[in-house]
Amino acid sequence: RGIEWNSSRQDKDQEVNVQVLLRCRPLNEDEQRLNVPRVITCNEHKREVTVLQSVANKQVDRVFTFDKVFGPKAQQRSIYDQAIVPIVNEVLDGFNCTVFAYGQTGTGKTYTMEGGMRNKGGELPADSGVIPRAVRQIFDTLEAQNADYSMKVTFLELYNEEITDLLATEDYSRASEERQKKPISLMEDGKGCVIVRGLEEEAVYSANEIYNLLERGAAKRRTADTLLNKRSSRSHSVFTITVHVKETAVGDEELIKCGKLNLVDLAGSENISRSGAREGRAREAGEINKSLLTLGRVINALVEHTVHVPYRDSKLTRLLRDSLGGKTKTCIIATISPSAYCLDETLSTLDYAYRAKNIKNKPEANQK
Ligand code: ADP
Ligand code: ZZD
Repeated sequence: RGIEWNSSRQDKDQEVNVQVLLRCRPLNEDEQRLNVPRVITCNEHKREVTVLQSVANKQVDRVFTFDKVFGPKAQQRSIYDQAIVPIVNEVLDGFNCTVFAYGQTGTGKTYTMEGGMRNKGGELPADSGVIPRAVRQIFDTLEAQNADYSMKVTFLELYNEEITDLLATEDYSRASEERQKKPISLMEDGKGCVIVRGLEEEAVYSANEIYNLLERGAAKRRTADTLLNKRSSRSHSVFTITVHVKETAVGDEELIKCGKLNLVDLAGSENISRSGAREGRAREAGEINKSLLTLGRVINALVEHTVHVPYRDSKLTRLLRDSLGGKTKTCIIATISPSAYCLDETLSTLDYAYRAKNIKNKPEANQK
């Protein structure tokens, strides 16, 4: 018995680093037409990104290595197959996993996580990003196994430390005065887990049903965006899929595996300095993004092994606490532009992402 306990304890103490991927988008049509100089070269094979830089006519290139590197030609499908398929398989094995997209506005965070909408139709468009592909993979796998499963999704937006439920529908059965926004709050469950109170959890039974939900979420976000210019670049969105799979184990024992996948599109990282402070005009204008600042501070505290990790200082870090130094497997996709005009922000993103490689988590499968 003692030996068993020991070995399972060892399993639990396996530390794994946060995986960090780098994706560089292509120059867009305008940039190509204007002959915008490129300062990034990607070597996918060597997993290296080089920033071409000359200071006082001397070439002082910088090279960064990541767990995976995707250059401007990388297709949505190949990124998904190489980087996300194994993560979704872990979720189906009962692990909690989180994928973050981090980078300057306009570098492809939303394109990577959600994707574009080219060739609408029954099949997934080639431009589909991580979210629709993950949904498809989960359903396809479970259907192929003829598994007894259930699946729930939530979709929220965090703007200015306020949570909006992107899936909530208006309740027309109530009087109009009563029909105001449902307040959503974060609560601790006593076991160190955070629950989002008031968030609509939708049970889904087919991939198509989820697409309808995504449409609802995307439409709701667009409305909020029009009402408040540029809101989406300053907000974080979190799409969460929870799967319960019934396992018929040997004998009569019934086992339920529960896995969770968080897909996070962070606010634009511009103006967050490398030291983690907000600088310049943005600071003067009071455009603080408490959650993004705190995320940087939490990462710093974790890699520097500081005693106090300021998880509680923002909603984002409370919500995703387990993804940073906890039992969740975490992957960060850092997105950059190849343009010379983005050089400063690109270096800032590369430094940030490179530092995040040092975070260690201790993944543990959920058991029921
Ligand atoms: P962000 O979410 O980081 O602000 P977006 O995802 O909105 O950036 O991308 C900005 C623009 O660039 C969009 O029009 C998007 O379709 C395009 N884009 C981004 N990444 C790529 C890519 N890898 N290939 C083709 N187009 C891309
Ligand atoms: N990136 C688009 C949404 C946007 O910013 O509006 S693309 C994917 C994940 C989460 C929400 C929406 C989507 C998106 C979509 C768009 C419009 C209506 C429904 C869904 C999408 C893209 C490709 C395949 C499936 C869903």
